Amino acid sequence: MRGLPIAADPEAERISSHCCFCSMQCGIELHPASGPAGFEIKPSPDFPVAAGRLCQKGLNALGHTVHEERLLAPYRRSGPALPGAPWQQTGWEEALDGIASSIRSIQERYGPHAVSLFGGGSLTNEVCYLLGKFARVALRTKYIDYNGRYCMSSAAAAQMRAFGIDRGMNVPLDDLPMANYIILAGTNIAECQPTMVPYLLAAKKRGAIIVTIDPRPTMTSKLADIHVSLQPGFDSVFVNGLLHVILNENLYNQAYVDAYTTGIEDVRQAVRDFPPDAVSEYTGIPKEVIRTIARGFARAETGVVLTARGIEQQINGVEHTLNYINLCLLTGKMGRPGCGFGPVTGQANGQGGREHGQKADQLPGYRMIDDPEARRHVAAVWGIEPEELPGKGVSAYELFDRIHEGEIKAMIVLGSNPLVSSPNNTRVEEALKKLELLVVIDLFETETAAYAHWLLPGSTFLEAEGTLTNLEGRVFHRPRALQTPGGVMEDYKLISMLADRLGRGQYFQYGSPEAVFDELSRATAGGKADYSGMSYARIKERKGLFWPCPSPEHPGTPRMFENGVFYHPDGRAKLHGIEPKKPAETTCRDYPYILTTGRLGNHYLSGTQTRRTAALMKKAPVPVAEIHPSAAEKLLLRPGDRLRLTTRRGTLVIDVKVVQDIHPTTVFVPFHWGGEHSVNKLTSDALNPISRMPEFKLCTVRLERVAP
Ligand SMILES: Nc1nc2c(c(=O)[nH]1)N[C@H]1C(S)=C(S)[C@@H](COP(=O)(O)OP(=O)(O)OC[C@H]3O[C@@H](n4cnc5c(=O)[nH]c(N)nc54)[C@H](O)[C@@H]3O)O[C@H]1N2
Ligand SMILES: Nc1nc2c(c(=O)[nH]1)N[C@H]1C(S)=C(S)[C@@H](COP(=O)(O)OP(=O)(O)OC[C@H]3O[C@@H](n4cnc5c(=O)[nH]c(N)nc54)[C@H](O)[C@@H]3O)O[C@H]1N2
Ligand code: SF4
Ligand SMILES: [Mo]
Repeated sequence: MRGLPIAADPEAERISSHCCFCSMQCGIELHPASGPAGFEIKPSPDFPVAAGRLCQKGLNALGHTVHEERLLAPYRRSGPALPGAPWQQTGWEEALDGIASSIRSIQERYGPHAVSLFGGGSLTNEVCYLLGKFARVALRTKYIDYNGRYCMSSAAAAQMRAFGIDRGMNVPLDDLPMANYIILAGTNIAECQPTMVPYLLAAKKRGAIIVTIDPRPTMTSKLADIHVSLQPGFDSVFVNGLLHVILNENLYNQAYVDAYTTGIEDVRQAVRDFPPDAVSEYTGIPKEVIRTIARGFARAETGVVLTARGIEQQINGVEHTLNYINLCLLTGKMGRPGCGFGPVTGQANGQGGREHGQKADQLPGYRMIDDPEARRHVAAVWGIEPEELPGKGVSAYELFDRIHEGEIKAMIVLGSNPLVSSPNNTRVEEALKKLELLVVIDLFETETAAYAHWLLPGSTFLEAEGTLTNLEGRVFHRPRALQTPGGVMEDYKLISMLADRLGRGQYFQYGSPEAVFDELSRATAGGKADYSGMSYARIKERKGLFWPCPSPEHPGTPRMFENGVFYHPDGRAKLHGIEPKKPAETTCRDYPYILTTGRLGNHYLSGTQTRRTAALMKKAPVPVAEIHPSAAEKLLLRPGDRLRLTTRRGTLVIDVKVVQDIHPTTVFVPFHWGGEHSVNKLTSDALNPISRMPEFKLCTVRLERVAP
């Protein structure tokens, strides 16, 4: 970036903000410093969630913000839109007019739904809300979805089915130290939400038992008393074993189940054939371990189950999540201090991102777009007729199917790098090439942007004010810390100006993000994610408010279901009997191993930001595959060898390391790289039938040694 960043308010005594990366959203402060960034980041002592703590990503978050490759002006291409093709810098007027005229021309020829929008979960609530409104009101397209579909959609669907509402974690983090038994399934908190670890340690200090369930040893499993090494895809089998013990030995909380739930007979039926011996046979987990965990969790006075993408990113991810919810409901660990279920949100605003209408089937406030009452309410707030609102579109990955089918001709991407982060991404690349118009609004020329016709500069977390909703459902305010550099404008302004060029400016008259929030809170009134009792003033004063918060007097809802009332029409939570199903691919002679993918502590998602941060790149410059010693032995692997991984979709050659205690069938590869290092060339694009979330966590793979 040319020139040092400038404080938004040069008079301010303190410059506060929040980290841009994970859902913990730790508070930061910028302090003047020598060096190219002009500032350094220190942890803020004020934000209650992780006061005084930051992980290495947070400490280095200025690295990309001031990077020399930051986009500072709009760019266009007149020739082919392919990697390496030249860009011409333009002004905003030319860019906005040019994009609007292409959109109009495409819609005149093919209809409104030929234009699509791909959003993201790292954006503020205000920008997420505006993207949903922009799609429906300015573009009038049904085709909007976002990267959260790759992220928490299975957990969201499961919570809606079980509780009738999806508020991320049902318990505030402050409850964790009160839990006597903590089960962590498919969640690598120590690397993915590192500042949450002290909450777990506080529980441990009080004597809590911690169980981790993961196919590989992780930084998180180091905290565990019991680590269950499970082959990917087997969570529902394993949990059925736990539920079998709990029901058979009468360890369930009958009073709670009778008063507050329905469906116990379905669970009894489903677990009938899963006694510990059988489960042990299917999974290799000793039956004593199954009994110990089942009894331990059921008998504990308090307990929490936390889950994440490990169990969700599967075609059976909704079922896996429902089964872990069963565990909490059957044992009555819900709605009390130190009790509850929590699917751990991932992105900065992964929670808020899925509440305000970026999802193909939703309107703000977690309202469903095919619900006539929801359409009436939101249309009234927006000042349009309900009939003008388009219907339900398709999920993120299916947008690329529609491009292949010729129905979608244009895409606007803001806040995602889907060419790196989508499954089977060679197919995504082919889709991008077919677009007549691709507009990318980002901080950098991403792998996705390499195929764009227009590239517009976005604002960073430090340059844009707004609210975000953390993993606990706590809505907090992030002030604007720095002025936008060069020709950059805040994302919310850019969206409003483009709406204006499309002739819909009257619906996008906002003087500030606060004005957007005020409309958002009205739009959510009466919806499931009700923010209507919130205002910037209240949120700032309280350092965050938990939704639901339906009136200005309402204190917010840190702990859900305290009154035993759930959000189904009968007020009860629903237990679900889960009959475990096979994943999309099972091992065979040609593909004898299972590839699972995920994260490293040093990198973030598609790597756009962290691969441009020298301090983080030093620690993890390239992806490395993790394999079990028995696999290394079979391959006759020698020091210095690399590994060729081949799936039904592609091949990848990368470095390899042997890891004791990873499940013998399993190979792990992180996904933070693009191009020749992209593991998503290999991953399966099978989708969960309910949530439409891809099966990133397992496909079958062949391994071969590559000599140096
Ligand atoms: N450092 C860092 N932190 C991040 C992110 C990042 O990119 N980097 N991303 C953020 C985002 S958006 C998200 S969604 C979260 C994700 O946070 P997590 O879901 O915790 O991260 P993952 O590494 O994707 O997966 C978690 C674990 O699931 C395990 N797993 C794989 N298959 C299975 C299975 O079948 N069963 C079980 N029980 N476990 C399985 C993997 O081995 C892995 O250790 O992290 C957030 N925080
Ligand atoms: N194999 C495999 N693939 C996965 C996963 C996995 O576990 N395995 N996990 C999936 C999950 S959980 C997720 S969440 C996705 C995420 O994957 P992506 O959606 O690709 O996530 P990011 O890399 O965060 O992309 C965000 C982009 O927006 C830009 N950006 C950031 N902040 C702003 C802003 O304020 N304004 C603008 N205009 N741009 C901004 C960044 O520079 C970056 O290019 O990946 C998914 N892909
Ligand atoms: S824990 Fe998450 S929010 Fe906190 S500093 Fe690290 S990446 Fe940022
Ligand atoms: Mo995510």
